[in-house]
Amino acid sequence: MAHRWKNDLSAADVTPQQMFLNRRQIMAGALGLGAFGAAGAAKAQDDLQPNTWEEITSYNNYYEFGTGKDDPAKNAHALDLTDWVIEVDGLVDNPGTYTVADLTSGLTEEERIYRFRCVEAWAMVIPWNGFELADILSAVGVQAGATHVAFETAVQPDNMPGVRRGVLDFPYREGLRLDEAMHPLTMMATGIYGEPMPKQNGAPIRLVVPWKYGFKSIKSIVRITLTDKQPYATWNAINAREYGFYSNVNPEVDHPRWSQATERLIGGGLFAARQDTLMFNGYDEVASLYDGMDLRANY
Ligand SMILES: Nc1nc2c(c(=O)[nH]1)N[C@H]1C(S)=C(S)[C@@H](COP(=O)(O)O)O[C@H]1N2
Ligand SMILES: [Mo]
Repeated sequence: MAHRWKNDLSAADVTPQQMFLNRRQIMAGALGLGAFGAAGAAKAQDDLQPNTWEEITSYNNYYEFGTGKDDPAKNAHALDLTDWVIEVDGLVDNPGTYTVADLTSGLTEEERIYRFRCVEAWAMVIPWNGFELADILSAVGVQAGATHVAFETAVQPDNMPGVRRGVLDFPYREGLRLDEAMHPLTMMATGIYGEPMPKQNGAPIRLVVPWKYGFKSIKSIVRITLTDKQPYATWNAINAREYGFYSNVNPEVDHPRWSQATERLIGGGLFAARQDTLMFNGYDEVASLYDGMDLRANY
């Protein structure tokens, strides 16, 4: 059974990689995930190896930098990270403009989490580091009326060829229901392999929602809004038939143009075996969020 993350990292997990990861980071990660074990979310995983740094940073989707999988690696160097701030607004007690350091200043090292995930049909196993979205939502104080969280990516036309060409209705936007946002698996990632987040992967900070399709995991976030409405979500707005608001991985619901019953692991080579796609990408612990919902209608 291919679960996508593990809670017992060891040096053996990272030695095949070009990137050096020191013992302390591994230990910090193991501690963070220990807390997940207590919450009942720990999974054993025997066979999946993390993808290499090269794979993770050379095959990306980031339409602000072009629509090709290799465009982000070519173009994202132009992303300007200077004085990066995140505006937090809407139904919060402490709205304001925060740096990433402001948002994380209250977290202990143990609260920084470290895990593997894989993304949609081109599955990658990526050792993200970051923290729980719930930690910063709690810090800014979510008000009682809030039901959803909306996110926006930076728009830097001078630096983003895809924005200049208008390939999407920018800013790129995404949203989660509040209970999805508060789930401990939902993370704000600030790095990979213990290194700062590469620009093509969404520097300096991006969402990672491991049981949903990749496009929910919005990159280079500049705004987080607590709202009482289902937020605008870029792919859902452009093509609701193909991209539902929820976008939970559901092997039983085919994409209008292809089956989602199996997926191919990136890095496995051209003839790599496909593996069965698992409901919620194998993260059974989120199933209760959708109790009573028709997951065919709410795709
Ligand atoms: N701002 C922004 N975020 C984005 C995208 C994008 O085009 N723009 N693409 C999404 C899609 S479709 C995927 S599959 C993931 C890819 O993340 P990765 O390149 O780190 O694997 O980013 C998501 N976040
Ligand atoms: Mo995607």
